[in-house]
Amino acid sequence: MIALSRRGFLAASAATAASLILPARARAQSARMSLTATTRTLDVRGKAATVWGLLDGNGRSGLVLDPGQAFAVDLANTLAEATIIHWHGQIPPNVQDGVPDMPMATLQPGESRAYDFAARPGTHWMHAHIPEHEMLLLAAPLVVRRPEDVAADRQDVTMFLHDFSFKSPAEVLAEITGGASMAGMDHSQMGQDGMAGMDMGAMGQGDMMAMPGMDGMAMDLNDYNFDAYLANDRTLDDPEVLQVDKGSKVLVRVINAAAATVFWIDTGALTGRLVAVDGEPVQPLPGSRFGIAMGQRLDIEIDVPAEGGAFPVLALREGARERTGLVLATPGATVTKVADMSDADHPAFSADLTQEAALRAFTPLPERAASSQPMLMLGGSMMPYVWTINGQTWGKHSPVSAKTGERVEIMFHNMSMMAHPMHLHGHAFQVVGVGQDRIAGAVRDTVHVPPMGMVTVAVDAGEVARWMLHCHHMPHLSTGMMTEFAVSA
Ligand SMILES: [Cu+2]
Repeated sequence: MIALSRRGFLAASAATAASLILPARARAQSARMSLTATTRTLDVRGKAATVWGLLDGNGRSGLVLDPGQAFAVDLANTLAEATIIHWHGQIPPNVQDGVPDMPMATLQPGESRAYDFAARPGTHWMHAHIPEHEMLLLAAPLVVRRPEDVAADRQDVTMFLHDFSFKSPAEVLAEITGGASMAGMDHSQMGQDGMAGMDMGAMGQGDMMAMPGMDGMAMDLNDYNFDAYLANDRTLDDPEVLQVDKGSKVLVRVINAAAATVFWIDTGALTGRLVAVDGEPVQPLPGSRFGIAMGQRLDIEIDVPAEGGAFPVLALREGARERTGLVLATPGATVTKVADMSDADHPAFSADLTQEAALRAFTPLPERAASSQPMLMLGGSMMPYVWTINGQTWGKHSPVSAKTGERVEIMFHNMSMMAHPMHLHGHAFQVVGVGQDRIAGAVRDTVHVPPMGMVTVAVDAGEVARWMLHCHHMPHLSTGMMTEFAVSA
């Protein structure tokens, strides 16, 4: 974390210098912010849906912080249930990390809690660390701007993706897991009905060897068909249209908050540049299609042509035809409707590590020898629907241990037929190995490990504490696909 801390320090210094010449109104932004966990109503294809959400003091979803601004937030729970919010991508003191009873108890209905820590710049998000609550959209963007973002002549756009069902999360989990979910235990009477939602549930490992493996035919891509796929809470029936200037530059901050959906971000006619992943800059990677797994973020820079026009930025559900998205439009441009289905299934992003292997950190971790190189075997199956780390589920897990300050290289070895987006709390790690290849890959906090794939990440152990390390596929997490990174003194 040395490089990150130094960068954070430099950013803070620049902001402090800037604050000396800012008007009082701007300086007042360092005041505490309020955030409320509450219910809200969405219109999903003409049907009202009551979901949960995290609203700021002005009723907007999520938070945007200025450079150097502290994460000084008062979180109020106005829901009828106890919950707790995790600041995904932030590196707060462990006590503020937001995992139930790890170490803080959930917030009871009506309870408020104060948070205060140095914010880590970049595109991040926040969500309940209870799968059923996350699936109810108790999640929102958390964008911390860098001094460069403020200086850049560039418009900031956020694209927050989610998958949505009119059914309750408990019902959805019960259908997916056949009752194996800890949350779905009370709904185990769903039994075999749960199999209806599975696309290719019963395929075994033998099929993998017989298939080409690139089109997701051997692996299990989507184990549930949601009712809608949302970008900024909307479908393509009525997408968000953002006005942009002709010839301008736009930064699209994509956040995949979906419970169980991997997307391709398609910039259509325009070529984009991937400039950051999980809030950390990478060497710019040009392209018009970038994959994003659950929990991950992509910052994509797009040049709007001088002649203007309307430019959809779409999120394509992998291995299926559904899509969602938003539209960038210059003044006066005609915005035509985009169908919410493509003509054919989108390919699998989860099939391989092509994109991950192409990413290079803008600021790599310093070269160091690792004190230990633990391997984590990712396993599990559709029948029964249980997903494991080293054959174990949460509560029966063996922690990954390190001393604070030590460099550890964790190798994720996926021996299952589904991909797993693996997220570590309280740290940013660097991808240093894909398959057998050593790379100076992206610095990030969530890495997608394809079926039968291997990814190695390097991390410098941070605060002495128990930090969660888990799969960000909510149904997988709900069956216990979590362990801990136990950092000792
Ligand atoms: Cu998983």
